[in-house]
Amino acid sequence: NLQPFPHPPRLPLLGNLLQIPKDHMAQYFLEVSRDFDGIFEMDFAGTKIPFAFSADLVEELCDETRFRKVIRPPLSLLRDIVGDGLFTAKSDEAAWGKAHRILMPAFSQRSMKGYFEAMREVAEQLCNHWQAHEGEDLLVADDMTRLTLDTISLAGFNYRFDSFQSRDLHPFLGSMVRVLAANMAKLTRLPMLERFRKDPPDYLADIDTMNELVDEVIRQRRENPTDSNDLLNLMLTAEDPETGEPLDDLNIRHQVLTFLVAGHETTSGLLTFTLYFLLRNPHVLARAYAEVDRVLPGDTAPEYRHLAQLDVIERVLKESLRMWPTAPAFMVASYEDEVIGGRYRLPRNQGISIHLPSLHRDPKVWDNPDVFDIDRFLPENEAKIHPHGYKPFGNGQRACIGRQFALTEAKLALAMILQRFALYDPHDYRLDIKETLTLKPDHFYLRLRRRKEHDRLVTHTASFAVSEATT
Ligand code: FDE
Repeated sequence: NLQPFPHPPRLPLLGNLLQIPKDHMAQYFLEVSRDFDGIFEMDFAGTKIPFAFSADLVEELCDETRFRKVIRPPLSLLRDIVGDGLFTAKSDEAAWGKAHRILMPAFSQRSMKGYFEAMREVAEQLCNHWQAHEGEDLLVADDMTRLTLDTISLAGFNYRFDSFQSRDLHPFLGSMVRVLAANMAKLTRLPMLERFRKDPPDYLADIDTMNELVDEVIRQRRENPTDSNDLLNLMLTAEDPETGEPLDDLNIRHQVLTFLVAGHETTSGLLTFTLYFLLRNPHVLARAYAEVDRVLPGDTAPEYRHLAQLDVIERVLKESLRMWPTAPAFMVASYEDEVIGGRYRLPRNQGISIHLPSLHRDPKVWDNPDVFDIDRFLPENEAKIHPHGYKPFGNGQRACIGRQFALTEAKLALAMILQRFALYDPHDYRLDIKETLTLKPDHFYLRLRRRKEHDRLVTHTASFAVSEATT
């Protein structure tokens, strides 16, 4: 009863290459998934990749005794740049285990307290910036990028981008976006033409720009050593508890770049989607305001202990990551020849992609999967979700090390925004997702004004009305 992977119609040689829109791949795969039962195969002109998305298949693929993360396109294309940094290190490469053991403690729940002040300081800069632009159009993704880039670099490396002080985004970001885009474009080009093609002229210059910044971050620290326990000091001084070895210089460079990129792109997308969903769902927005007004009444300055009380906001973030997981896929391969789902042969080392937007809408796991509903993550409901139906942070050993960091930062920023501002969407934005390696709402502008005392009364009444209506 073995079967080939089901797949949409395809051409000889070209496969599905002409159908796959190169700048909307993740969204296209979500649409394709709706016609299949848990798995489909895509043919990139001869390179065939299965995409799995039912929770049952994903459960098998997340079994780390049979499968491990592999670095294949598009991730492998980034090896040129971030090399053996945590994200792109091969699972059996010594550099991965070493950096993982050295850096894990810096990302534990306990360590988050130490980053809180830096997170608050940058969120405060965002709020002050927004305050100064009351009533104007604000491009949400850009300001969220300023926030998240400045936060990881200040908290992790004590390095200041001061992004809110300049009109244009930092040149590092322009370079990063172009390099990511150039690599994504390679996926949908014909392999036989690829050989004759050179990287775009500014590609190498962009990589230089990124590396120069990293070297500057490291140089500043070597000139001004501190005794803090931040990421950078750990990288520069800590020894691997298992081998006793420190990280080598090139690896440190790769890690700094990895954290600068992985540490802001996905979180910026998460915050942008979250604001989009809040504006789209006024009853949820009202509940979030009511929560903030209860936990942080008036001008109360947020403290670390308040975060644990923001559970509406936490559910909003989780539901936003369900609908649009900003890192939309990860790839695994098996150690041995395998059969998955009891009927599909998967040769050893064959990469298989776990497609998260489709998994997160698996109709066997989620009721009305296309509806934004934060109550799916109420504790009593969350406990019933298929344990492998929700993977916005990946899986197992190679799961996101920055998860707590991202959620802490995002929660705090949202709470501070809602505490201070009433938000509007005067252009009635229609979701238009930009894909680099990650997903983000594109061209999304909002406007705001400072909240006044009577807003607080109004949101209270509104959220009571809503909770009465739903119970
Ligand atoms: C990782 C990660 C992942 C997995 C991937 C694969 O498997 O391939 C995922 C899915 C993710 N991640 C997601 C996410 C989302 C969000 C919001 C985030 N993320 C955030 C963040 C922040 C930071 C800092 C980070 N993040 C980082 C990171 C790293 C380093 C990694 C790698 C790890 C290892 O070891 O491998 C990741 N992340 Fe994330």
